[in-house]
Amino acid sequence: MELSNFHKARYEYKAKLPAILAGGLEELAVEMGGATEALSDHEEIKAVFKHSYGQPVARFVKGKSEKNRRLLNVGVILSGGQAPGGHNVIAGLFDGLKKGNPASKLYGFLGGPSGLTDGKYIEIDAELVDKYRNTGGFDMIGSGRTKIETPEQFSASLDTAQKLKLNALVIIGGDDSNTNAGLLAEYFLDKGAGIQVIGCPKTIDGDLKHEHIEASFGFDTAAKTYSELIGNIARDADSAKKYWHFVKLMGRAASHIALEAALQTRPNLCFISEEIEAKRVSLAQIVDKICASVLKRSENNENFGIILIPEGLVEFIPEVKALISELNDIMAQHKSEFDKAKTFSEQSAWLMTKLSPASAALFNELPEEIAKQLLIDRDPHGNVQVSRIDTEKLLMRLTEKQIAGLKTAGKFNGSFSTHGHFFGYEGRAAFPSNFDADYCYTLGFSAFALIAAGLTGYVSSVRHLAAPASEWDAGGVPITMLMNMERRKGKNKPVIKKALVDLDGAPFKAFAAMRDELALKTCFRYPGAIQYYGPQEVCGQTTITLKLEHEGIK
Ligand code: FBP
Repeated sequence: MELSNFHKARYEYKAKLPAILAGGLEELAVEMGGATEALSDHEEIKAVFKHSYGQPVARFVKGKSEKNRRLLNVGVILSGGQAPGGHNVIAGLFDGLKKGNPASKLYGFLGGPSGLTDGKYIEIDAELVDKYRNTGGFDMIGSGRTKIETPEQFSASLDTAQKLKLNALVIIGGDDSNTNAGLLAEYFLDKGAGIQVIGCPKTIDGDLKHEHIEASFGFDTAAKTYSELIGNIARDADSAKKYWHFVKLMGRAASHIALEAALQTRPNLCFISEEIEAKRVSLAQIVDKICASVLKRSENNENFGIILIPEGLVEFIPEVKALISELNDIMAQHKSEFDKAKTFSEQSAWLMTKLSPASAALFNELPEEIAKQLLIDRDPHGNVQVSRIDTEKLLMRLTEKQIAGLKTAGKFNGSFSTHGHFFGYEGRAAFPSNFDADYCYTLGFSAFALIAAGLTGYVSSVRHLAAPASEWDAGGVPITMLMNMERRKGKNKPVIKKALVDLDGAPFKAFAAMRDELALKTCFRYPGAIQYYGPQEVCGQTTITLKLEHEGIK
C-alpha cells in the first residue's frame, strides 16, 4: 500500500496521556470509592450480576503499587460499527502492557466477538501497532456485530480465553457490546476462571454517556467530519440559491450527531428525534414545519436551505414507531410465514391481515421504497437498520407533494428543488482528530492499568475531557452502575442505558434558542475540515456539545 504524506505524518503524532498515566508505573495506584448502584431496577440487576454488582468507582492516583509489572496475557475485541480512534485504544493498551512487562502479550480477536467464540485471533506486536497508530478504521483486526448470548457462546469464549491463558479481555464497543462485557465478566467470575473483562466506550453515536463517561470515542471526529461536509453544502446552497438539501446523519437512536452538526453549521432546520417523541410530533406536522420554512424563505427570494435529519428519526415519530414495533413483532413471531411471501406486493398483502388499522393505513401511504426498507432484516441485537431507511427521501417526497399542492392552490410562487444526502460511512473511519487520538490512547492505557489493578466488570473512564489532556482524570466505572432493565426480544434484560439527547441539557437549549431565526434567515456557519496541525484554537477544540455540557457542570 502506498501511504499518503499525511498518513505517514500521522504515524509520528505522539498521542497524549494525562499526567497521572504518563508517569512511572511504580507511582500509579488505584483509589476505590464507595459501593455503587445501577441506574434503576437494583434488585433485578443484582440478581443477574451476583459477583460483580455494585463495585466501587476506580480512579488512578499517585501512590505505590506492586501489581503494575505483572506479566499479562490480554485479548482485545473491536465490536460494532467503526469509530475513529479504535486503533489508538489498541495502541494505548499495547504500550501500557509492554511498559508494565515487555514479556506481556496482546492478542487481537478477528472480526469482532465471533473471533473469540470461534477462536480466531492474531498476536499483536509492535510492528503491527506502529502500522496503525493514529489511523481511522478498524482494519487492524476487523470488527463485527455478533452478540455473545447463548450458553454455547459463553462457554466457547471461556474455552478460547483459557487456551490462550488470558488474564483479561478488553471489549471496545457501544452500549450493547459493553453490556456483553459485563455479562462475560460475571460469567468468568461465576466459573472462577480468573479472567478479567474491561470495556471501552466506543460509538460515533455519542449515546454511551454517563456522569463517568463524558463522551464515547469517535463522536468528536465523525461529528466534525459531517459538519465540514454540511458547511460545504451550505456554502454551495447560498451561492447557487436553488436547492433545498435534505441531509440524513448517522446516529441509530440518539440525535447527538445531528445536534452537534446543527450547533456547528446552523442549518435552517434540524429535527431532534428525542423532542419529536416527547412532543408526539406526527409525520404530517414535520412536513408542515418544513413547508412553513420553505414558504417564508421564499418570500425573501431564498429558495434554498439545509435540513438535518437524524437517521433514527423514523423510530421516534409516534405513528411510525408504532408501525415499526408492530412489524418487529409480526416478523419475529411469524417469521416462516413472512419468509414465504417473496415479492413486496405479497408481503404487503400478508401484512394487511396482521397490522392494526392505523399502522396498515400508514404502511400503505408510505412511498413504496420506504415501506420496503422497513421490512429489511433486523441486526443481531434486534434493532431496525435505520442507516438503510432513506428518511431524507421520505421527507423530500412528502414535502414535494405538499408544495406541489400549495402551488396548484396559488399559495406558493417560488421554486422548490431538492437534493438528498446521507452522511454516515464518510465519518466513521476518518483519521481520528487529535482529541480522539489522545482520548482513545488514554482509554487503552487506562484499560491496561485497570487490568493490572486486578479489576473486572469495568468500563475504562476518562474525565474532565474539556480540559487539556494532561489534566484528564482516568479510572474505571463499574458496568452495573450504567445499567437498567429493558424489554429485549420479549424479555426483561439488564442493559446499559442509552444516553439520548437531554431536552433540558445545555446543547439542546443552545440550539432551541436559535432555531426560530435559523428557519427563516440564512445564518450558516462553516466549520471547515478537521485540523490536525496548527494552533490549539484550531486543532485542539472539542465538540460544542462537550464544551456546553461542561459549562453546564460548572
Ligand atoms: P455502533 O452503535 O456499533 O457504534 O454503530 C453505530 C452506527 O454507525 C450507527 O450510527 C448506524 O446506524 C449503524 O452503526 C450502522 O450499522 P452498520 O455498520 O451495520 O451499517
